[in-house]
Amino acid sequence: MLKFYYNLGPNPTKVALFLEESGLEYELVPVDTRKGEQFTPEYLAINPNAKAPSLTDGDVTIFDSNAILLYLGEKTGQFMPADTPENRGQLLSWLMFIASGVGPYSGQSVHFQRYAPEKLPYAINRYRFEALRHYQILDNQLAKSEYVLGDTYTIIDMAAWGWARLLPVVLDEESWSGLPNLKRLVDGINARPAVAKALALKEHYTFKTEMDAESNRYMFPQNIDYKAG
Ligand SMILES: N[C@@H](CCC(=O)N[C@@H](CS)C(=O)NCC(=O)O)C(=O)O
Repeated sequence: MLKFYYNLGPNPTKVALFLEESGLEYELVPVDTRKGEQFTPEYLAINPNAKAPSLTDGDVTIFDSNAILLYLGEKTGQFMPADTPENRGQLLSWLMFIASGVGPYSGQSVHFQRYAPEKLPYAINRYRFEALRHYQILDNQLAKSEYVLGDTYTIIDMAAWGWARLLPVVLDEESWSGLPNLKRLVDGINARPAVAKALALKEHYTFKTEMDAESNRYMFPQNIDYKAG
């Protein structure tokens, strides 16, 4: 049985979407990162990066949301483009683009606007700009076809959805007006029954929500000896 190690962040949520879309059976294992559960030796053996999500499939361990999407896509053959070298090149290009650009820039945009102990205009401007630039590239691609890789709903759309659905948090609600094609994709995916099931994971376990000293210590250890100003 698959074991899905998750929290309620955008990266686990895109994996939850695949699991619900595919109908695979899986066991849920919450990883409460604000309580430091990502640092147990057992969890680090699965995910040396100490983040969620991770997946185990028997003896196979996979960490990083986009790697998990690719693993599950290849394992099941679902939500993958037809298997040709051209399609695989495109699949990997967009998956890497999301993994190395959309995700990190979006995450840092949220971090510097919401969690950084100092409000640094340069950092906020840099990450908002780069996040928006990446969303515009997705939007341009989606002007050409219904989904990122053409007419077929694939793991790339799920990967993009994981962060793009949070655009109002990463940037602001108004930013949707310049991204009509991405908005169409997100609205279309949001309407799928699997999304309601993926988002219902929040009913399964009550994660710690307070950003108290313990949460800060586990999530932002770089601040332990750091004094703003
Ligand atoms: N590249 C990783 C990033 C994982 C990641 O940052 N996960 C967040 C949730 S979206 C997390 O576990 N945060 C807790 C922490 O940073 O301590 C992936 O795509 O899986």
